[in-house]
Amino acid sequence: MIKALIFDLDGVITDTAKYHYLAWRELALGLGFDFTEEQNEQLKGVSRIKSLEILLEIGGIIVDEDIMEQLADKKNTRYVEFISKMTPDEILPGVVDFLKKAKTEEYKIGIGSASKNAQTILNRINLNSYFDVVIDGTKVHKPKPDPEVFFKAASELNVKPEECIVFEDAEAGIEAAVNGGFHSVGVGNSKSLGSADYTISGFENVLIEDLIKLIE
Ligand code: B16
Ligand code: MG
Repeated sequence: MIKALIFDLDGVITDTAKYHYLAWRELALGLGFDFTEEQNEQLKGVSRIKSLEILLEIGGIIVDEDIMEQLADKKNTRYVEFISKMTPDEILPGVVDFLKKAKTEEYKIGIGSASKNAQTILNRINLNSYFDVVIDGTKVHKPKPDPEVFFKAASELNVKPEECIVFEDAEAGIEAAVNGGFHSVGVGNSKSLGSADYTISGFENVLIEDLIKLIE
């Protein structure tokens, strides 16, 4: 029986990938190479430092650990400038109605995000009140596809993995859900979400009861 819903943040609740992309591209250009939107797909759901490793590999650049940290900080400073201007208009279509219905039906609701900026984003888009628990990159040690972030969310919600549905837009996130024994719904059109139990293009016109029937 499904008792809880755990949502990834970036790409599921709101589209912050565009801001990650702008900040990573600025960093890349500063280092002397370009970085395309297509290449940015590889960074979705991936931790900040792993994203930097991928970016530097694309640019063919090798740096030591100190410089890695400085570059990650530089990108994050720029990213935070972008997200600090976010508004509730940037919540993806259908999300608020879906969350409202889930609350009315008394599902427990959590966030399971790799981002260390999740709380800033939730404050900016004014969605905090829907979530019983927020587990983000500041609270876990192992990045997705390790299921730690979802295990922690389930544990704080006092439910078992098989009683949860994880909503994810990234391959690493779906893998994390599958690895942890969670039900999973892929959100978006990416072909890489094939291992999810079910895929939706977004939350618009998606009824929670229909989804539960398909999953259970
Ligand atoms: P930050 P999610 C992930 O969030 C993003 O998809 C990914 O692109 C980003 O690198 C990661 O958070 C870390 O974000 O630099 O803000 O800590 O999709 O797991 O909600
Ligand atoms: Mg995501």
